[in-house]
Amino acid sequence: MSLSQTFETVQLHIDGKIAKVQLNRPKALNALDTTLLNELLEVLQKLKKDPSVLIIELTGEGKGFSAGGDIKTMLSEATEENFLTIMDSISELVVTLYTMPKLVVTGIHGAAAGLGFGLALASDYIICEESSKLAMNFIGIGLIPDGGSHFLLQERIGTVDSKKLIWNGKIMEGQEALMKGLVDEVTSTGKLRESLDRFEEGCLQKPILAMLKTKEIYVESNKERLIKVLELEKQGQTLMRSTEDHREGIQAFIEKRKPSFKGK
Ligand code: COO
Repeated sequence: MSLSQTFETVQLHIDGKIAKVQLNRPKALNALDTTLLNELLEVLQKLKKDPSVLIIELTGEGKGFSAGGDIKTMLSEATEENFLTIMDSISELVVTLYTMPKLVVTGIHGAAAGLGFGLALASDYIICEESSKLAMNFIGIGLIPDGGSHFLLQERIGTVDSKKLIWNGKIMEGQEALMKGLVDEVTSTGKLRESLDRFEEGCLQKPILAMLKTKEIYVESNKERLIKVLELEKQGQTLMRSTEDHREGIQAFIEKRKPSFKGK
């Protein structure tokens, strides 16, 4: 069975047991505004209930996977009133993705930054092109990671290396991310489609129900810790978004200059 559905900012194509979900705000480097967050959640909730789908693939249309939260609209969109609602939507999206009873593979080309990188970390397997730009760089605009990234990074690389990565906020290419254990496979630039197809076909030739049962055991033993971290991030981000450093980080990004942080 094949089905295609286009929303405003997400494209869905189901072909047999594989559902391909594509972030589709290419003009904004697939930056995650509230429309994209809500449409992605709607698509994932629909797929969660579809027994015919066993694999979900997440990719980005255009130049890159996702530049993370939309910095240019962040101050205007995330007002006092709706900031907590946005954080709750992000939490619901990440929990839905992390606990999805399907095998989730993310394909990254170009940028995967901030919450964009965080969404990838919530999947089971990440393939990125060698020239990708991966960055857990919330610190660049005076924020802490959200979307459960403190938990998701700790799962992959441990607390000490997660703290260093978060505090550093550097942009990494594929090989460095692979060496750090942040992604699972690196492919040549332009070969992402081929690598995703090879991985997905390989999974369908294995006892995928056993693979999904293993995922379920890890999810059931870990999800309470993810939920706790999401709550702590919501409380922490509420404080960070009212700092002068956050406003300076956004302003400097928009003006394309180095920020001058004051520690307040
Ligand atoms: C980015 C990157 C690492 C991508 O680097 P590139 O060198 O590939 O692309 P550019 O930095 O040149 O950006 C291209 C384009 O996209 C540019 O706009 P123009 O100058 O008008 O062409 C950027 O301003 C724009 N862009 C890039 N990222 C964003 C964006 N617009 C809006 N929002 C975002 N995020 O260099 C980079 O590091 N981007 C910032 C990553 C980031 O800090 N993300 C947000 C963290 S906070 C969060 O995710 C959630 C909070 C709730 C991606």
